[in-house]
Amino acid sequence: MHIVRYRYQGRISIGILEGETVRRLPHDSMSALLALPLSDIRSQVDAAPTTEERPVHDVDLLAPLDGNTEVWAAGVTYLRSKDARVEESDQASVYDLVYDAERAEIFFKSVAWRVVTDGDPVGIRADSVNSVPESELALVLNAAGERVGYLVCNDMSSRSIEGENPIYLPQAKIYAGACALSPGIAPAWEVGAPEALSVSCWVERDGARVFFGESHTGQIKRGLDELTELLFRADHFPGGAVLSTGTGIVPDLDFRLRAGDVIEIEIPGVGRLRNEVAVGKDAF
Ligand code: DO4
Ligand code: MG
Repeated sequence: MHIVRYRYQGRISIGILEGETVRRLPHDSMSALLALPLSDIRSQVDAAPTTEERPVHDVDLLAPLDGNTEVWAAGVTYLRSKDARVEESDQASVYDLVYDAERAEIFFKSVAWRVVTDGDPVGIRADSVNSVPESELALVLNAAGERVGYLVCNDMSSRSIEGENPIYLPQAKIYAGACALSPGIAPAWEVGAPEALSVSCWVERDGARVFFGESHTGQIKRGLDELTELLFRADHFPGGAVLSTGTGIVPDLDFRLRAGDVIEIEIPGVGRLRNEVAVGKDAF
């Protein structure tokens, strides 16, 4: 079961996708749902009425966020990510230090309206010479910081821009088509152990697989509650927040995404993303 945003006959609604059927919830926005306490969200989701039921192929599934729900991301939470940053940067110590520091790296990633989803293009900047997908488990948090569920996130990134200087991180991470989230939120109470999920990512080019990588959420250096506590420590999120937990899959430095590449990311039990790469802001 997934909590989804969808369009049916021009109207955007929130609903429950179960099997081939979407049932409408009594909310017009995900941010309104995420403003509620977890116990209320869970009882509304579990008791979703069957009065407005549609076959999933009659609706358009949309990116899962709207309104004032923000996307944030943690970085350098896996050894593979730390090693990859050290390789791409002249400022290796920045990454060595943050991997072991008490304070994790957390950065702003996207406002809701910029998020793309399964089937949409994802972007690489026209001025980036080395861009890669970052396959991540993302936490969906309500206004109180309670974990409502999980999404698959592709934290598209420019390695060349961040590698030039870590202070360029916002330019490497925030641009048109840089944040993809899977369309359905897997409810936390249905995903048994979030620290025991496999993550895989592959890239196809001209019909051939040119990259494959795997990781496991058990390899994350930080606790998921630790990352959540840090995000909520100094700010309010009235429409909830999505917190992506970092990547454990980084291609070798000689791999570079190109226009037309197709990226797939899968976290069994959570969701899947398939997106074609487009270059430059005019594609969005
Ligand atoms: O410091 C750069 C961010 C790294 C990141 O996004 C990740 O590890 O997933
Ligand atoms: Mg990342």
